[in-house]
Amino acid sequence: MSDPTYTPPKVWKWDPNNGGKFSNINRPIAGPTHEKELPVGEHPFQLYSLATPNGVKATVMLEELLEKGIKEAEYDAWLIRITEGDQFSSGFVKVNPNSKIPAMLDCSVDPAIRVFESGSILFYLAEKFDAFLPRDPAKRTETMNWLFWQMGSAPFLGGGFGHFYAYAPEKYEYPINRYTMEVKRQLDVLDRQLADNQYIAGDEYTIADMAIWPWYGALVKNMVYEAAEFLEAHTYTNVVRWTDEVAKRPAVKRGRMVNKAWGDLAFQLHERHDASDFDLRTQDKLEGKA
Ligand SMILES: N[C@@H](CCC(=O)N[C@@H](CS)C(=O)NCC(=O)O)C(=O)O
Repeated sequence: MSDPTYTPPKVWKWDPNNGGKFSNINRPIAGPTHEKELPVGEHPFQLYSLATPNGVKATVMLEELLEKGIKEAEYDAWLIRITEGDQFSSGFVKVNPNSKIPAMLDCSVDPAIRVFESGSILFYLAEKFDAFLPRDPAKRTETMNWLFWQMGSAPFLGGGFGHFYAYAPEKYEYPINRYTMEVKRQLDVLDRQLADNQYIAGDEYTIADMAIWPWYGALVKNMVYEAAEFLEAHTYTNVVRWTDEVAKRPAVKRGRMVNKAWGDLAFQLHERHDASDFDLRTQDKLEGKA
């Protein structure tokens, strides 16, 4: 283990081999690393993503819109393998200069509109199709309160707690304590809200649920960071109740399969171009292992 204390030099220098789990893709500079255009399919929406919690927000929303019968929300979902640096292609950077999934193009308008940041994607689609975002000003604002809460809170969960508890090559008590405290506080915030409300923003399922569920639902079900026991996740009973309820929605079941490239082959749909892909093009079938 290296020295647990560190005296920062006068000027920080990038060490590309810092040993972290993502050291091969982390860089202190933005912009493309290579020239490659993105593929474009035939549907109005083109999604470039991966089934991480941030990616699942977008695919659940698109599947929820289709489940409602909104055919104009048809989409092509293309796989972006972030561990292989696909997010740094010139094509991807044009759609999201921040080089992070999910990123989306609305090709139903000319010129196409780019949408990046998962919260912006949820809001864009909710506004465009008048769905999952209540019209009533109080309910609409409450939904947006929680959507922004998620966008501000998740970096403490992922970049803070998840990074130091699960990914850092060495475990240090100070950052793990700091971020565990914050994540448990966040879980308690959600638990109290869900004690009095069926869904995050009240009695309606909204884009706030779609934003929060992939992160905090996965956390309490031990599906990210293997930290459920450490965090005593089962004690947040209202979060667990809500997580189970949301997981039963057909669109959620489909959305979490899209752009998934790990785990059970039967739940991996690398690319999605048609509703029938869920039955016909999961990896178990493509690889002849069904
Ligand atoms: N605030 C962004 C965060 C997106 C994000 O962090 N995406 C990660 C995957 S979950 C990513 O693309 N990482 C690739 C990288 O950092 O190079 C959002 O909500 O869309």
